[in-house]
Amino acid sequence: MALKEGLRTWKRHFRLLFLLIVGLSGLLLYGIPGLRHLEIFIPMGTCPPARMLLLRDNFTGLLRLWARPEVLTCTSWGAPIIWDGTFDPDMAQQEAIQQNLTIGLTVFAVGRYLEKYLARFLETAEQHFMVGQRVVYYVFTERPAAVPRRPLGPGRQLRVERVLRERRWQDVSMERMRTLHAALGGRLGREAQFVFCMDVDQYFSGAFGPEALAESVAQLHAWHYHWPRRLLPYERDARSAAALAVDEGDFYYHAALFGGSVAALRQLTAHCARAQQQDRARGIEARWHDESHLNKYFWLHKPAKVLSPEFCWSPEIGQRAEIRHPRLLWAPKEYALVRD
Ligand code: UD2
Repeated sequence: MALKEGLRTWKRHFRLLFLLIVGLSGLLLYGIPGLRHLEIFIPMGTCPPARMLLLRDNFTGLLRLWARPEVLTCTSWGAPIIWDGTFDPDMAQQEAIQQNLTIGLTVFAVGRYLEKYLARFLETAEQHFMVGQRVVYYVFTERPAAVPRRPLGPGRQLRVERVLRERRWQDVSMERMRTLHAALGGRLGREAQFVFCMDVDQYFSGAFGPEALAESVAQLHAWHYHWPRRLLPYERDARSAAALAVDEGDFYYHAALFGGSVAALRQLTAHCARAQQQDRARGIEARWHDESHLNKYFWLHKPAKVLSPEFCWSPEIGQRAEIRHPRLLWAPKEYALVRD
């Protein structure tokens, strides 16, 4: 009898605890914005001291990963996570000049995204993106004549490529992988050695230099970098080519910014385009479209460098002490205005 009663009480407590956890997660996810800041108390983990002292980078030499003890500065596979204060921007600048690089920056501006975001994206890129390096912008749009043309800094060029306008915004977003793959196999791939691929609905607010370069580069998503792995918004439908099981995934990466060498990006875009095609053939679509497939790719092929959320921050979250120097900011999302 006493055992039964005890079991019942335990069950009741367990149910209450479960509801509390679900409720709190819901609040953090969708509810009171102030409460969101509590997530900074969820530990990100620490980089082992032995690794911290040894991690070098092609562009910045020895990294000062110990300079940011409050955040995670390396991954379990030994890639650096780049935060303000961990690298020497001047050394990265010199190294890139010495390597005589051309760095590509691709952006899609289809439909109303063009008038709404492109001018600011390009203007601020001129002020902050790889200043002092040779840069080639590739703008993909269905209306090349509408692309704003402003004088560019020395060694910087703008190329405009025509794309077909997909009917659904989801298809515009996903189709980028196939288009990028083709472009990387063509003139873009011949002109540049490293390329960054970005969303247009954002703008630069601080120096974004060669310290961000590496063979493959992934961006920690500003809204999810403190979350436990189980809660990350990966695709969970096992029928999708983007699916990750509950015990899979390292971080949640943001598709608004990824980069790497031409060869690495050819592989990444081929994988994502193929996976999206497989899903389409099965009549399914991953939860976060190209972003879900990108996350699957980086789970299978670990990035050589990870950028902290300082490299792509959402001002909607507000200020945080650990976000010292945001370099790229999300523009306010105005879906009703720009999406059909
Ligand atoms: C999120 C991701 C985005 C992508 C998308 C897929 C952010 C900031 N970005 O963006 O990387 O994974 O989810 O669901 O969270 N575009 C056009 N015209 C269109 C539609 C899209 O040019 O009609 C381009 C444009 O460059 C845009 C990008 O595709 O920035 C991504 O689309 P989005 O910004 O509408 O998607 P969003 O904000 O949900």
